[in-house]
Amino acid sequence: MTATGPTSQWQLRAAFAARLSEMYGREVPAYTTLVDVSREVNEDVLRARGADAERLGSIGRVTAERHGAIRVGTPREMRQVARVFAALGMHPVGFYDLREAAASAVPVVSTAFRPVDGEELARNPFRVFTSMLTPADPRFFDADLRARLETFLAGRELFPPELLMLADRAAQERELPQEDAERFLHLAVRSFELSAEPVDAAWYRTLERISAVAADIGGVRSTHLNHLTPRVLDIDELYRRMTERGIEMIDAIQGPPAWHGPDVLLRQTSFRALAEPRALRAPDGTVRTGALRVRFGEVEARGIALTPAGRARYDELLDLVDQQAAQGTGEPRADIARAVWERHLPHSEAQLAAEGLGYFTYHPVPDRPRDGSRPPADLGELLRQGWVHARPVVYEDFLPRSAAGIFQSNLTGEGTRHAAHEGTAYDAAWLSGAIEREVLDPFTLYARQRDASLAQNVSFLSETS
Ligand code: OOG
Ligand code: NI
Repeated sequence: MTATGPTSQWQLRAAFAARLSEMYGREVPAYTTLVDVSREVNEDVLRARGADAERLGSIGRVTAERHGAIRVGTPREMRQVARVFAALGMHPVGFYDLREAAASAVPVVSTAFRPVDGEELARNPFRVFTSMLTPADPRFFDADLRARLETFLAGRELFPPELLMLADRAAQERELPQEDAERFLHLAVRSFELSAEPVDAAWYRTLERISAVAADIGGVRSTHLNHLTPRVLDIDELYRRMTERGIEMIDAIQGPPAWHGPDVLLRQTSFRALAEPRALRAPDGTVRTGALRVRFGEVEARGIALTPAGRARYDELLDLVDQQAAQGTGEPRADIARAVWERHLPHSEAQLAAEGLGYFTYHPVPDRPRDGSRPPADLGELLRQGWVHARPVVYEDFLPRSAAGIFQSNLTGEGTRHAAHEGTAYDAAWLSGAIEREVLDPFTLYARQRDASLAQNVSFLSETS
């Protein structure tokens, strides 16, 4: 880009992430603490482990890396959000149904908007976990409340038409002239700021009885960034340092336990939502300043993406840990989990690759001593004989059960549920239809990365040597 040249999609994405971060730091100062502590931990890990610390992403990528979370109310709003993210080269990946989580059901279904190809991820991996309220689910909303909710949501506008127009143009032309880029970024960031407009207190409380998340989405006339999450290279150390600073974290780190084997998938933790001053309007029209607990801080550590077989193993191990924890021996859950993992998962990356549980890309070893032998045709042998090395593919997505745990960071009560009976079936196909674009399957994307490396590097190696 020259000083006056157009701004490409990835530059828009990087600028958007940076400006959201600036905005969120202003609105939620504790977020800045989290970012500072993450940076300190990352610097320490880099010093201690050297190049090894960058196996799952360069320090440049990791330092800039964030995920955001937003929540919308209707398929129409979801469709508009999809247009805004398409402008930034971010596509819907994965379907998460948070209504099913046993102890922590939330009336939303979600997807994550993110870049999908390797080069784009390396440039800036910004992703946004995006949830949509499910008013048609009768377990949460009766017919009367559903009707009131849908009327309320139909009457609000989250994204100005000018923003959507610029977004469509950026998506189509894959760039924007600088002035338009500036306007687009301004309008996009503003759409996710916390609004100062007074909240109808009675309506908010009505929804809060169902779920604090329902109130946060459907109780106000705008949306806002719910949290913005930096990435850290040692989340156990981060948890300790935040606790030392007197910041109350949720009870546990969600996802895989700390153990001595390879880091896989995603580990996350958060601090509780803070009471923030908000203008509340009483039924008699008077406005006073009250407090709502909605927004919180979260941090994450990313590991290796698992194949369907690896993911099935992960889900089985979670169940096993649940069963053992339910026996009530008093042993801390984290210790139970660690023991289960040590027993049932390979202890090395090489073994994870050999058992087909993790995704890797494959690369020729440039300085392998020539001993006159020919490279074997079998990938396992190529690896064993040092012709090829495997580089882990980082997990770019989310985990439904962890997400349900993270949602709890701003839930105070249990909410209310009705007995289950037929409602709208929300699934990935339904969501694809609602947003008029395909919700992509994460496994397909990881497999594509692996297959591309095999086609490019490994078949080439066997053909020419
Ligand atoms: C989203 C919670 C899920 C994650 O990182 O798993 C999430 C929300 O609170 O809106 O962000
Ligand atoms: Ni999150």
